[in-house]
Amino acid sequence: MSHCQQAYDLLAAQLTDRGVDVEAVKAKLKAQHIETPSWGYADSGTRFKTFKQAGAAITIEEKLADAAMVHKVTGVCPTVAVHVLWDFKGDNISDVCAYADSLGVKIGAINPTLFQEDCYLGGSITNVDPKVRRHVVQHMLDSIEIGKQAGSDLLSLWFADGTNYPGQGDFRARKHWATECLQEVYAALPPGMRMLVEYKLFEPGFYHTDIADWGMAYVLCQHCGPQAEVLVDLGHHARGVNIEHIVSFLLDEGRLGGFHFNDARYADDDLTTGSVNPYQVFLIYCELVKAGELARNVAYMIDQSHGEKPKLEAMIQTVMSIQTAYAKALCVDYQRLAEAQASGNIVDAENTLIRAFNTDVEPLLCQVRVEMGLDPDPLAAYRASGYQARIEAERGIRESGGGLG
Ligand code: AFD
Ligand code: MN
Ligand code: MN
Repeated sequence: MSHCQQAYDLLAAQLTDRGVDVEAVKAKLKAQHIETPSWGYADSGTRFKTFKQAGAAITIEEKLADAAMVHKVTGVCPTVAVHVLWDFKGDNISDVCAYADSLGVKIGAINPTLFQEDCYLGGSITNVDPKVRRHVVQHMLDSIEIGKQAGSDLLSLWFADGTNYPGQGDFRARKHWATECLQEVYAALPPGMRMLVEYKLFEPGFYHTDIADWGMAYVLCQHCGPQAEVLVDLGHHARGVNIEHIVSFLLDEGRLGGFHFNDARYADDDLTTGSVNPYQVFLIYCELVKAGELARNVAYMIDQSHGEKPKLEAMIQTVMSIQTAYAKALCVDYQRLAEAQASGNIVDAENTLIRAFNTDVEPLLCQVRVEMGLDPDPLAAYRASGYQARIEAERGIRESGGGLG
């Protein structure tokens, strides 16, 4: 019997003794769907320099091939978020979709590119010039059409709109312009497509950001309608903000559209998920597990474009970290938690969470992967595949073709 199997058998017995339905937990882990971002496979860097990695993807075909490789070794990443101006040049949509299908992946969220044209220096949906607002609305309408052709049901919007100096912009005028633009785009959504409005505390605007927090995103969604929901990017909050509370509040309101997973130490650092604060990711997943059906439409997407770690290894590491958080959250004794909360027993309530968080769920995840016909260690499987050496040889080091870098 393999070490993996022995460890799993022991853990399964322990979890069963704790009242955990191990088969149900494994089924949920097998059904997990984590979307990777096309831009996570391309070169990126800092505000000061884009660092080139040998083998980094440039074309959408290369990005899809890399994403398909991550899906091949993890089994839970069947869709790829795309950025319209970086990934679609003209009318290659059906070719891109056909190529994705041939690789066993599909196009996921459509991200219009709302911050990389000169005309956006003074903002996009909040620009004082109606011609710029017209231009950005048209780009979002065009992106909806791309989504329709790609079979995507998510339009994911992040605006870099903000100002750097007091007096530079009129907050309420900008709010009205933003609302009008989003309402026009919303009206063009086909049934079944959701518009996710992402917020961010600051950057590139340092004095104010027009959609700075979950509340502003929520209000803009309310002004649009039920197909508009909030996108929570873990790196987009002030340090110390209780993100799991925001998540549970939005879930309760039916307005949590999805996540951009990453980690951060200071700001929007786009570090690999769980590398700084794995307990936060676990606590977020506890709210999602407790919410049950309320969380049925949540889109779990990664948003990282790592400049130091090898691209695909960083993506696989993030996927495994998210799987671990979910597995641990599924091991919480929620009945005991509720009882402890009801009786005001803080220590017992906290300990139900700590006990699950301290559970080594690796044997459970290994067993899930084996039952899915996968190598129990996705990172080892990737390294043994020779894929990295192949793309480095084929692609070499190249000038990046546009992206976050
Ligand atoms: C940047 C932005 C935001 C957006 C992402 C992809 O901060 O998170 O979702 O780029 O466009 O990270
Ligand atoms: Mn994001
Ligand atoms: Mn970001």
